Amino acid sequence: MITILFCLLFLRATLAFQSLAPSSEKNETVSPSQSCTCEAFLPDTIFPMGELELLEKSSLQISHKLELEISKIELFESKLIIYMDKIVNLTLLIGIMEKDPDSYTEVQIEEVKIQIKQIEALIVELQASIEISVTVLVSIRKEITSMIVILTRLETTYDKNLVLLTRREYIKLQQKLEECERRHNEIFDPNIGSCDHGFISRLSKPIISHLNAHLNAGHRYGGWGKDSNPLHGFENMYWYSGSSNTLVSQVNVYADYYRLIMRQPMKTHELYTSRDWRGLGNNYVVRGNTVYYQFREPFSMGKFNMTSQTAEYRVVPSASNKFSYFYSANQNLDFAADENGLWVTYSTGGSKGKLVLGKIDEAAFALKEVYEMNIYKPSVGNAFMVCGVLYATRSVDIKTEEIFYTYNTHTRKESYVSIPFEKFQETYVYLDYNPTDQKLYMYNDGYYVSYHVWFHQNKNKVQVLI
Ligand SMILES: *[C@@H]1O[C@H](CO)[C@@H](O)[C@H](O)[C@H]1NC(C)=O
Ligand SMILES: *[C@@H]1O[C@H](CO)[C@@H](O)[C@H](O)[C@H]1NC(C)=O
Ligand SMILES: CC(=O)N[C@H]1CO[C@H](CO)[C@@H](O)[C@@H]1O
Repeated sequence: MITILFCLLFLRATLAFQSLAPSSEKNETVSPSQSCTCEAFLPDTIFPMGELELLEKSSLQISHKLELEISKIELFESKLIIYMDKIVNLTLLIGIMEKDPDSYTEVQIEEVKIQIKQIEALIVELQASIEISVTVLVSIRKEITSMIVILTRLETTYDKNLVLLTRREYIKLQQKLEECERRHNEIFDPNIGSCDHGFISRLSKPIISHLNAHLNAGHRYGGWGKDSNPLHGFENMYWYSGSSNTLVSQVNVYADYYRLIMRQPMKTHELYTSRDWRGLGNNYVVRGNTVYYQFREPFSMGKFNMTSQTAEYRVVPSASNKFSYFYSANQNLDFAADENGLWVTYSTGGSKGKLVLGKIDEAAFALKEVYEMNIYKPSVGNAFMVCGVLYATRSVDIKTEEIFYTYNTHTRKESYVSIPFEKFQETYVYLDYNPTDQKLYMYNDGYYVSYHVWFHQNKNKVQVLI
């Protein structure tokens, strides 16, 4: 039975290849007699069309739900504007009344009290509907994620082209959801790029975008994300690098999210041609169209400028290549970019494996400040920076990871915290924050995963709804 199935799949793959590129593919392994046997067992339902139809149907349902949410958000926005206006007027009026309370009648004061009650009622109502809205968005996200997992399975098991149309629908849905969440978040925190907030308070559920561009379960090492300081005209660019080992040999860049999902790079940068600029350890970031990564030979911090197509490296004084992160070997220099610039975390022999953080002077490509932490690097899953604060993660169980440690470079204070978040697969080799969209990007056993980040609100900020 297994032989037959394999044979069917092989035949199918061969047919697919032939229809794509009739002259170029191998034909030596399928003899005419084998093809015949295969065809005899070929049932009509070999491709699960039913499953695909179901996906299409739920795509439509999700799309309707999202439209409903977007119209609700629009309603919130318009109500908010009116009520902000009312609050301002009322505050002014109360100020005037307080200065001269005697010249107002009972009736006028009662009138103001009623208006205050009305505003209170509206706040309660808005709060309730926003909570419902958040729940709905979370459940939509869950639905889309599980659909994408099914799609990816279909795509890797069967003919990719049959799945393509449905995948396009899901890309559209994801974009719609992003839009919906962005507008939702704008009501609370319109300040992307600002650090006028507290530490991270929680992370969203994992958002699964994709399986690695190589469509190969062996490509468990890699990373993906966006440029943290994009050049003008490249704001929508995404990048991906992946491999079946910790060696970093190429970086793909995509014009936008759609091209990323469709696996259509606008360029593949090869780090190994006549010269050897390869890296190790998948802890790179892209910033100013430049990849910052752990240079392999010599062991140093490397920088590959995708604009000029040239690389440079700098040896980090006393950095050790003996202490990697928990999930993978060779993760000795971990680059991070946040609102404050470029950072690298590593470890030294002198620190006995404890985490060390360096601030990089980008113009000089050299460390300008170093901070020493009290956590042992090999016990850390990964680390990232937000607004000058280092966050370190560790494993809780196969489905759960937690941010367990923070180090604030402004105060040089560390603290132990517990911010659990869900993993999609057990191990991951890449986790980094991007200040342009306040999201975390993770490469989770081949899957492209991201998380929205929520922050504690700054006490000084006016909070309309709470
Ligand atoms: C607030 O006051 C301004 C000026 O007095 C007025 O034009 C406006 O209609 C008032 N807004 C509300 C919502 O009462
Ligand atoms: C990359 O190279 C371009 C062209 O030479 C240069 O203008 C740019 O400053 C370089 N970027 C970085 C980050 O070094
Ligand atoms: C790759 C390969 O083996 N191609 C062969 C396919 O079959 C034709 C015709 O029998 C040969 O000419 C090709 O060399």
